Amino acid sequence: MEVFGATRSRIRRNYALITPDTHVPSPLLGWESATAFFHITPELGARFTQYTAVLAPGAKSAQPHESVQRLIYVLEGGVDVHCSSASNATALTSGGYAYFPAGTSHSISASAAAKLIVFEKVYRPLKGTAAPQVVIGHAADVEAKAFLGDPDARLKTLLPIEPAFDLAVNIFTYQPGATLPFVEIHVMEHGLQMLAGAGVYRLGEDHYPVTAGDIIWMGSHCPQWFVAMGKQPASYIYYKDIHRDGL
Ligand code: UGY
Ligand code: MN
Repeated sequence: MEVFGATRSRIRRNYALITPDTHVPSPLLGWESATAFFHITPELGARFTQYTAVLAPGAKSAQPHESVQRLIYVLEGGVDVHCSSASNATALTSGGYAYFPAGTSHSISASAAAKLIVFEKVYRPLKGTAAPQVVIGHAADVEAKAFLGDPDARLKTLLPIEPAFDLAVNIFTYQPGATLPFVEIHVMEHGLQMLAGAGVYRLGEDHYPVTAGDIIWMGSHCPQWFVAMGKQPASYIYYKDIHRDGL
């Protein structure tokens, strides 16, 4: 328990660490029986939005603007996903995810309480490349590949890494003591949520202890590094913009 008036959260020009003690709910416009915790938004300097959607029994989603693509990842409980390209609903449990390309008619409903991580971003079409398709899956079914040859740092890519997609959403799992192999500096930005375990995240010139539930925004060119610590593997899900240049 933190002493009053203190928090581990930090908001900096090019990164943010947002810990659960500072989360504040907002209405989720158009949704029924749902509340949002907007963590990362353009107001912070990001080019995407990351929020937690807390669904009460009977909740139903609203669609984002037709220019906006959406990926949901089920953190707790389960939801039914309905989408215009399929006649049947798909039931997603914890670890399940669904990606809806911009302009895809869809809805998400919950008959019991559920919690989702949601990433949304305006889609940037690529001339000569067809728009991406709906993707529905479960993290447990995605292969965890050794990252740059390290079997103790494994990466799952939830979406195809193809030029049609201008975003990636991945899950990184590190054994205790495993690290990102070097301090990364890159133009792509990240929105991240710690799913399990703990470690130390380097953000810019600073190092922060982080644990499950913590959220991090890393802006373009933010120096970043991670080491997993403790007795259990650490894992995080993260967003990344890819395949489009800034000019
Ligand atoms: O995909 C990435 O850039 C990843 N290696 N970054 C990170 O985990 N902070
Ligand atoms: Mn990175």
